[in-house]
Amino acid sequence: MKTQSMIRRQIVAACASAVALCGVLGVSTQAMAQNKIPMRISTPAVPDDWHAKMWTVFKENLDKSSANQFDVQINLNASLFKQGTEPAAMARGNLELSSISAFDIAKLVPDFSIFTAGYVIRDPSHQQKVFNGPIGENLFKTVSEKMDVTILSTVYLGTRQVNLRDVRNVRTPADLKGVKLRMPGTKEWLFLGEALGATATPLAFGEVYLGLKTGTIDGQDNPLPTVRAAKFYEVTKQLVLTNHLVDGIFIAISNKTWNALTPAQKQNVKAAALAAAQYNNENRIKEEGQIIDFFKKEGLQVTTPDVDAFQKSVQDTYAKSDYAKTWPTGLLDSINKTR
Ligand code: KDO
Repeated sequence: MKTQSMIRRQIVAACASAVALCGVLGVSTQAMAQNKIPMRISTPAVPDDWHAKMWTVFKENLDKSSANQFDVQINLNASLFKQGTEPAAMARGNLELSSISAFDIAKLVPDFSIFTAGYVIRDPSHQQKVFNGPIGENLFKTVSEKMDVTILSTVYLGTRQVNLRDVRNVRTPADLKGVKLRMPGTKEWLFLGEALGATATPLAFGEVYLGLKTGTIDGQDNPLPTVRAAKFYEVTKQLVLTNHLVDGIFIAISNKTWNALTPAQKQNVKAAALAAAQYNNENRIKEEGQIIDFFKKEGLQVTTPDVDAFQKSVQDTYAKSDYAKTWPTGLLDSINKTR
C-alpha cells in the first residue's frame, strides 16, 4: 500500500514533468496564464469579511465550470484600486470585476440614489426581490448603458448600524448632533450621515480603524459583520442599532470583457457570481443573527434607539431632497409594494 508521502511525491513529480514538458514545447507557465482571460477583481473588503471570501467561491466555481479559461486574480483591501474608483477602472478596461455600491452607481445613474436612502429596502429578502425582479432588470439596463458594466448578482452587504468611539445616550437623530460620523467620501454617503443627524466626515474604509483609534472621528456606520471583520470593535465602545440602511453591493463585470465572452462563458461567469452572492448572503444573514453576543463579550454597549424617530427623520430628509426629485414617478411605491 502506498503511503501518503509516496503519493504526494508522485504528484509533485508529475507536476514537475508537466512543467518540464511545457519547457520542451516552448510553453512557459506564464504564457499558459497569459492565454487565459484575465479576471482582475478589486475590492476594499478585508479578508475576513464574507464579501471578500465570496470571491474565492467565485474563483473555485469558475475554475471548475470553465477549466483553464480564466485567470481569476483577487485583490482585497483596495490594494489594486481605491474604494469607489472601481467603476471608472472597469469602464476604461483596466479592471474586469468588482462589487459596486448603490452609491457608486448613483453618481452616474441618478435613479439609483433611491437605494442610497435610509429605510427604503426592508430586509435582505426584499432586497433580492427588488433587484431580481422588473425593477432591477430595468435599472441594470441603464447601468450597463451609462457605466459600461454588467451587473451579475446582488450581494447583501448587511444592515448598517451606528458604531461610536465613546458611549452616548442616543435615542433620536438629535442625539447624534455634532458627532463626527465617518462616511465613505462621496456626497451621496455624506448626505446619509447628515440625514442621521450627525456631522458626516469623509474617510476611506481603510483609514477608519486608525481614525477611530486616534479620535479624528467619533464613529462610523457599517453592518455588524464588517465591524467584527475589520476589528472596529477594538477601538469603539458602543453600537447603536439604528438599522438605517439594508445595504447592497452588486457584482459587476466590465462590458468590454463581458461582450467578448462566448455564450457558454457568460453563463458560467454569471453562475459563479450568483454562487458567490449566495455564499455571502447566507453566511452574512446567519452571522447577523448571532453576532450581538460577540460584541457584548468584547465589552461594547449595544443600545436600541427610537428607530421610528430615526426612520421618520431620515425619510423626511430624503423626501425633501434633490435626490427624491430624480426618482422616477412611482418607483418608491413599486419598491414598497414588492413582496
Ligand atoms: C464603507 O466604506 O463603509 C463600506 O461599507 C461601503 C461599501 O459600499 C463597501 O465599499 C464596503 O465599505 C467595503 O467593501 C469594505 O467592507
